Amino acid sequence: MQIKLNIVVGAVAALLSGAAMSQDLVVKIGHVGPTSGAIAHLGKDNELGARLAIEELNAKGVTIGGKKAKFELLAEDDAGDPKQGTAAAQKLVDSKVNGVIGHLNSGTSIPASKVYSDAGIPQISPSATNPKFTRNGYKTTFRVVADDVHLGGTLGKYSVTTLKGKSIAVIDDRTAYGQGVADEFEKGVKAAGGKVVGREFTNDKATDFTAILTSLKGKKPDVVFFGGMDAVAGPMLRQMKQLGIEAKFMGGDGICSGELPKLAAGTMADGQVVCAEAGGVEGEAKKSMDDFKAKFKSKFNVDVQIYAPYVYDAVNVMVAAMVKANSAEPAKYLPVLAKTAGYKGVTGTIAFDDKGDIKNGALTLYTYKGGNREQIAVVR
Ligand code: ABU
Repeated sequence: MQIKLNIVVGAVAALLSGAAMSQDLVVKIGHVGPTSGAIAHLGKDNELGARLAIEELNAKGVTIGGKKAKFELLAEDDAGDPKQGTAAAQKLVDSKVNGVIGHLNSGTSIPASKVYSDAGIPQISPSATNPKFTRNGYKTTFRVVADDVHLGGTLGKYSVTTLKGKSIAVIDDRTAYGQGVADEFEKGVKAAGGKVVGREFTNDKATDFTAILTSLKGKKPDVVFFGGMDAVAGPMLRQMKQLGIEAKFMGGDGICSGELPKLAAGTMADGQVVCAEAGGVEGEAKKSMDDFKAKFKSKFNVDVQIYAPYVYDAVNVMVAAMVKANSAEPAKYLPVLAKTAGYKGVTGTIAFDDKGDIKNGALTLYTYKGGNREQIAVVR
């Protein structure tokens, strides 16, 4: 009799737990970045930032509108290619994601933003810095990093006032990011009273820069700025060394990775490279970032490249808006997301302005010594 009763009680408990499980709210978070191609190391860095956030949220247990949320990550590879970017965006829209973190590149994030806007799905880029990303009037578009006006302008001024550059050369990779940040750098140099002695361009798949570097060498630059990504900057630094160009080498966040010394095959002199991440923390707040980096390393056995902490914060900001709105439905939590203010993340305090840009975004200037990235300063 007792055994029968136990069986019945067990069956009822199992049924009840099954019923509770079926009431869980599945929340699909899309992530897009280039996990194949020359900057796959950066795309994978971003994706791991999203994975870490999602795993922690599921482990912690989050309730949205009275239901236990089960977060699922739908990760897509756009290879850093604008066409693949819009195809990945459409795939996520068709999968009925609740929100998207990405893309990594400005050249993919900008066209994809229309796809998400048309579908009413919030998108937060952790790394696209071209100002145009948030200038199309889409209510669904956000970013958690400073833009290239801030980034390029600050680096341009720094090249003249701090590095004391007298003849400055500029190269870009003709992408939305590379050309845009180089243009802003050039404006910053000129505004600080500096002289740009040459401007050349390449592309984001190039490996041989002999012709443009030889042309610039004749102009005797003491600073070379490159608008583009680390996968191109590394070989460019190697070839500068081969050609005997001893100039300082500057770039934006796209070159400012942990991987750059390897990509340059040990040809970077200590202090030769100055670059900037489009965010940053200092003082008390730096501990959260340092703790995040240690946790990331211990979990995945790789160091953060650049943007993983920004992806992590972007996922958490999106989920915080869902919790506050009591809904993961895009139309319901989007207005709450737009009003995000004072969110304390590992990358600092996040608040969005009326365009979806981060308010009071910081920059962190870095150099490299002994093959390691070293912080110079955080500037606003
Ligand atoms: N911000 C640098 C890399 C990503 C991009 O804007 O294309």
